[in-house]
Amino acid sequence: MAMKLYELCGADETNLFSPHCWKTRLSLAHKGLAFETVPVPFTGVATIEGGTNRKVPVLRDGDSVVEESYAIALYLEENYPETPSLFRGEGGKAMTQMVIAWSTVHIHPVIARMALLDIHDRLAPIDQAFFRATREKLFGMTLEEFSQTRAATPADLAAALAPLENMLARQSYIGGETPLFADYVVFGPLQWLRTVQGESGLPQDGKVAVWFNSLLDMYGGEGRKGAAAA
Ligand SMILES: N[C@@H](CCC(=O)N[C@@H](CS)C(=O)NCC(=O)O)C(=O)O
Repeated sequence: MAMKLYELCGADETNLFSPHCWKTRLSLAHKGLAFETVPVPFTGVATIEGGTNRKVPVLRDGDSVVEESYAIALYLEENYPETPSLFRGEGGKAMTQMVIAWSTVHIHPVIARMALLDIHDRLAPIDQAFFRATREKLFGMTLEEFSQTRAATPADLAAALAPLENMLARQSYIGGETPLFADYVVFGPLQWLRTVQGESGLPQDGKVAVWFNSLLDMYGGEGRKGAAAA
């Protein structure tokens, strides 16, 4: 039986925009593992697979249910050892933690500041109400106030991505000649922006854009599936 990947969707079920789900999508594609997508709106996430407080991605594989993009990558690495590695060993796993931390601290917040209202606008009315209530509590201000006072620009994004731009002068991927999970960790938030705004926000003459476009095209164009954003 094919694995099931529970992924966040907008009002349009084909608009899959969660950065963390994209990390898992590309992890499965990297390993050549077949899966079927189960699109879930914000208000359905907590109770996926009988849960009470879940977040996506959630993967169902036979009798196993695994949640959280890094935990899923480790699960796939352990359970499908004959497929291409996502880490290339213990050192790769350890260094991935640095990439996750960098992406969480420097990239995710900039994209949230660029696209908060666009994310809201992509949701069905009941999910918009949920998104507004949870995010306004978190930020201590309305979505509109947040977007006005904390607005970020493509220049802010380019500044956050400067270490990657710099590194790509020496090698094609974070993983070296071919990508690893660490590449998908950074791909995820950029895909988040692309799938809610319709464009990547990256300077097209930059090395990050070349890297990002090559990941979009990889694995039969997996990155271009389920991401229609007009
Ligand atoms: N560290 C987790 C983060 C998961 C996460 O934050 N998922 C978000 C969607 S991008 C979610 O499920 N949000 C549900 C909510 O906010 O209620 C991972 O990498 O999987």
